[in-house]
Amino acid sequence: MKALIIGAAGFVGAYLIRELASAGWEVHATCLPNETITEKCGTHVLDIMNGDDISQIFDETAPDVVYHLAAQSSVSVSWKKPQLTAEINVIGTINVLEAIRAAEKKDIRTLLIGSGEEYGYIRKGACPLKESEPLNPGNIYAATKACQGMIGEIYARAYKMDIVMVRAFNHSGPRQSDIFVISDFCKQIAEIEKGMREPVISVGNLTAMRDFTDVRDVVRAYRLLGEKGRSGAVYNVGRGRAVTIQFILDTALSFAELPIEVKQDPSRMRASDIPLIEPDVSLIFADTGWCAEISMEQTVEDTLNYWREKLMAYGLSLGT
Ligand code: A2R
Repeated sequence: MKALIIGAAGFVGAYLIRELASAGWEVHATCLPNETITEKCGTHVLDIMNGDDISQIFDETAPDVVYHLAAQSSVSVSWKKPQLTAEINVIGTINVLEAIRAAEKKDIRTLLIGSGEEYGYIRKGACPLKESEPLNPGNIYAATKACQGMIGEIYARAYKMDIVMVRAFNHSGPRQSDIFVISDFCKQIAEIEKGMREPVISVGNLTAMRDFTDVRDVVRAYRLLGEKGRSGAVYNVGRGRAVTIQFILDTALSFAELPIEVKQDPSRMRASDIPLIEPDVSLIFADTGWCAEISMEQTVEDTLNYWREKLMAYGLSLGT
């Protein structure tokens, strides 16, 4: 099998390259001109706002499966830059789909990676969320991802293209940006252990329940959907078992090398926090046999160790 991963320099991309390559796939991957791809694969520079460049790469690489990861993926940036977010996530996706439609190779499967955020303000009692649950996005990022999925369904139906839509719930692991909760807690703990800050961890709402999956499980789901997913279908990708943010915090603190005080920071509390978000993941299990295997504890421990090593390397580079 031959894959082309579009937008591979981000958090998920490196893991997906490794997952596919270790399963024996030939992997090609794209990044923006200012980015680099560290994993071994065929690399190509691509901005998805340029449709001609996408077509050229498709014809050069002739992939069996295209993974479309390229996105403006931050909710907070989406509030500040709504036009840019819509351009990349909606127009960019149309550019990708148009290039696939025009490609010389006709049997290309495309995975469009969307988000659990698309469900948004969910009905009371709607969890676990089935893929058939109505979408009610609560932010610009989520709306653009819902739009991406709708456009994918239209292309699949109208042009009989082989497109699989994914709604990925919270995923985490080493190397994730510290704007996400697991990475944030682990970075703070690593900084405290290194004496870079007081032994006080700053937290937001600890009662919200969210569904977390290790990024290494998530990319395995993407591989299996590339191999076995049903054309035209939408799949939730998640653990299917939400936990409180308190549980994440307690797990992270259980690995800390010293006692740490917990302090609630009002600026980290979101007024509109939805109490519980949890997907139903029976569809992906039925079609591919996939379910999450890596424990939350493992994800948290590995992420904490990542930050410890990163700060150690940073300290060494400063000579501290
Ligand atoms: O925004 P940057 O500079 O971090 O670059 C991102 C890149 N990207 C683009 N690639 C090609 N053409 C563009 N016009 C363009 N704009 C942005 O896509 C970044 O390197 C990559 C997306 O990676 P992350 O933001 O790290 O997302 P992650 O966590 O890897 O998630 C993969 C997918 C995304 O579609 C998410 O929205 C979804 O999974 O949950």
